[in-house]
Amino acid sequence: MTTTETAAGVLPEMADVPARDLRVAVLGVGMMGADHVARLHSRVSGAEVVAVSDAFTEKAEQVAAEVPGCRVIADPMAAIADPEVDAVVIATPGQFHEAQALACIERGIPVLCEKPLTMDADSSLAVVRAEDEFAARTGRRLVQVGFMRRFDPEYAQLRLLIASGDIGEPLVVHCVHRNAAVPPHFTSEMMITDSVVHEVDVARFLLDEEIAAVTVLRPKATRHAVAGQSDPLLVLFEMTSGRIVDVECFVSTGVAYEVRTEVVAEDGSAMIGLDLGIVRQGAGTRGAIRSTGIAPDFRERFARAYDIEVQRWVDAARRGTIDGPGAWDGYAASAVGTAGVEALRSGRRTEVRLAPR
Ligand code: ISE
Repeated sequence: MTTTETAAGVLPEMADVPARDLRVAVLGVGMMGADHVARLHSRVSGAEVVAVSDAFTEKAEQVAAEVPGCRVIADPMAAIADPEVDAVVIATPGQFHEAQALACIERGIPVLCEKPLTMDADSSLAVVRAEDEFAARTGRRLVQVGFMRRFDPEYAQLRLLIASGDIGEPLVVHCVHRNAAVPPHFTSEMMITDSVVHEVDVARFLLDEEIAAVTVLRPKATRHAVAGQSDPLLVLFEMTSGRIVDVECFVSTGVAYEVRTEVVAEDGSAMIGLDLGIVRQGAGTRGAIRSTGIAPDFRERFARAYDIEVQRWVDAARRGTIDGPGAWDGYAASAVGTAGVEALRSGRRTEVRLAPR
């Protein structure tokens, strides 16, 4: 059997890629879903959006009207079951992800599921196990989780730099995650499950190991915080090797979208997210400083990452599989999120409980 090496690992070669485009249904056409519809329609090759589904019919109709041949299918489960749908993007609210992802696995079609994979660790594990069972029968993975930062050229470069050994052994990672503003229903718990979750994936992606424990500190809150919520938060991840990752999550800065990551290693450091390219410090190196603008929100900051993510998912889905962070990555993030919410409530260091892989 021939194989192909991709970001999802070494995959068995699939049946020939069909000549026609991948027919995609997008479930949920709020901010992220509508963005994916536009991307699939106009920036990604090899795919067409054939159906959209949303609890708000008017919104679905409005989005479908922009894409020739796109149908509105009111029931998302009917969209997944539709014989003219080859693959699914899930961008519905998180509480619907579990049933929708399981239905895609049941039908054997690839799915790109926006984070969170599901609402808690146990339900994410159920998705992992269902997909494992499918993969054992077919050799194919189906569930990709929308951790788009892995496709951002700067994060990819930082990971390669760490792997090259040029800056030596990583010891500490500093993450800054700032949003200009969030809606009034956005709680401190959501800061963990919706915002810090990206740093969970970044820590696992850059350091190639799991998170063992989480501690959450509540500094003095900004006067712009959503009423009654702690904002900013400081979150500490203890990695299994003993490395530490700290995250400053601040979602009401009133400024712009600022996401920065600095890896401090034994023989130097490297930082991304300043809109300057990679800035390195170490014996004999100095980052060059150029000044540019800061993106107002994540759709702009990570536009290129989303484009690469979706193009690679489409290319893999046409071969019946995925190419990116999988169900296990979604499960690990849910398990850290569950521990993080517990740490936020208790004020205590909380261990992450991961099932055997
Ligand atoms: C949002 O859902 C995202 O995924 C963004 O990347 C993050 O910065 C924001 O805080 C979340 O609400």
